[in-house]
Amino acid sequence: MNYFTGNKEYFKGIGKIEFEGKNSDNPLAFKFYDKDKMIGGKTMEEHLRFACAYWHSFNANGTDPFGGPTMEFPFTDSDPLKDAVNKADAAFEFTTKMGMPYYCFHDADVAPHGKNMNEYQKNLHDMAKELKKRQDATGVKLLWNTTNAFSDKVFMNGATTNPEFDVVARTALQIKTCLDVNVELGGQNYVFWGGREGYMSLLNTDMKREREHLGRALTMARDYGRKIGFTGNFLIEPKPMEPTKHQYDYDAQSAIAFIKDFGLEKDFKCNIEANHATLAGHTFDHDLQVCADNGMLGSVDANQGDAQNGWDTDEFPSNVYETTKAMLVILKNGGLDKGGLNFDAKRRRNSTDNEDLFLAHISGMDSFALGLEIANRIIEDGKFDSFIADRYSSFDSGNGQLFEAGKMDLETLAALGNKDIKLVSGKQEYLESLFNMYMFR
Ligand code: XUL
Ligand code: CO
Repeated sequence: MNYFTGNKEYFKGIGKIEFEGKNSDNPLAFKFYDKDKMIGGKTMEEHLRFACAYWHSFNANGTDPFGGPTMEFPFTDSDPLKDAVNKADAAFEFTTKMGMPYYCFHDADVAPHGKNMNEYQKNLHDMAKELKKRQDATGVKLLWNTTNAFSDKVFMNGATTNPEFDVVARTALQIKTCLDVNVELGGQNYVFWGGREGYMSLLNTDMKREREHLGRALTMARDYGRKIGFTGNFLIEPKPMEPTKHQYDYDAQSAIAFIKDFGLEKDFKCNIEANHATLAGHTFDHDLQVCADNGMLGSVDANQGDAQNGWDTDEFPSNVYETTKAMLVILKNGGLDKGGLNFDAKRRRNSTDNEDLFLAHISGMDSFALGLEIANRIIEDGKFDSFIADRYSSFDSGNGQLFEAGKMDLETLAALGNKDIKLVSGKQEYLESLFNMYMFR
C-alpha cells in the first residue's frame, strides 16, 4: 500500500506505524494503541478518533519569542503555492503513516494568504480542492477547520470584537470562506477559538459591546453554516488568556454561559483543550466534566501543560493519570460523538529530527490508549461509581428526595436542621490509592 499521495515520499525510511505490544523496544511502534482492539463494544480507533493538527505538525518551525526556526521540513518550496501543495502531500503521508483517521487546520495553515482578500479566497478554495483529492485518496477525514483571526496584524485589537467595523467584516469574510471549505470537505465540526476575542485594558474597552458583537457574529456564522448544509457541531474552544489578558470564553463554564446567553445551545458545544483548562486554574477533567454535565462535550484538543510554567506549552500528552481521568469523563459521556482527540501539541523546539514528529504522536496516542483501557476497567468494576452513589444516598429517599424534587420550602428544610451532625469521611486518600491500583496492577 502506498501511504503517500504525491510523487514524492517526504518521510523516507519511516513506514506505517504498527502496533507491536507493550514489550516492543521499537520506538517507531505503538505499545498500547491497538486500533482494532475492542473496549466496551467499540474499537480503540472508534473511541479515540485521533486527529493531526496541521499547524503544529507542518507549520510551526520552532520559532519562539527568543529565537528563529530550528526545524527543517522536507517539503518547503520558495513558491508559496507549491509549498502549500507539497505540505499537503507531507501532511497526508504523515497522517496516513500514523494511522490517524482525522486532521484539523486553520485557513492560514493550508493556503498562502496572498496580496489581498480576493487572492485569499482563491488560494483557500484552490487548496481545498487539493485537500479533497488527498482525503479521497487516503480516507483521512476532516475533524474540523477554523479561521485564523489572530495572527495577522489587522486583528491586533480583536477579530469580531474589534472596535473597528471593517475588521469585523474582514473576519466575517474569512469565516464565510472557511465554512464554505468545511462543507466542501465534509467537516464534522467547525471551531471558534477567540485568540484575540478579549481585551488588555478596560481603559480602552467596552466589554459589554464587544461580547455582544461576538455573540452576533457567531449567530450569523451558525445561520450561514446551516444554510449551506453544514450539519456538524459548531465548537467554542475556551482559553482564559494568551494572547489577550482577558479572553471572553475563559473556561468551559463561561463558554457554556456565553452559548446559552446568545441562544446557541442547539448548535454549539465546546472543544476542550487540556492546557487551556490548566491555564484557567482547573484540571483537564474538570472542564471536560463541566461540558459533559451540560451536554456540551463536543471535541478535545489533546495536549498537556507544564506544571511549573504559566503559559500554553502545548506538549504532547504523556501523563497517563491525566489521560485516564479524561477518558473516564469521555466514556461516561458515551464518547465524543462527532468530536475527536486532536493533538493540538507541538514537539519541543529542540526535537529537530523529522522522526521526532512520529515519536511525539506515538507517545500521545499510546498515552490515550492506556488511559482508555484503565478508565474502562475502572468503569466496569464500578467501585468509584458505587462510592459516589453511596455518598449522595441521603438524597435517594425521604426528606432528601423531597428536597431534590423541589417539594420542600426553606422553612420545612430549616426545621430539619436542628440536629447533631455525624461527620462522614470523604475518603480521598483511599480513593487515590485505589486509583493507583488500577494504574499499576
Ligand atoms: C491556541 C489554540 C488554537 C486552537 C485553534 O491556544 O489552541 O490552536 O485550537 O485555533
Ligand atoms: Co487548541
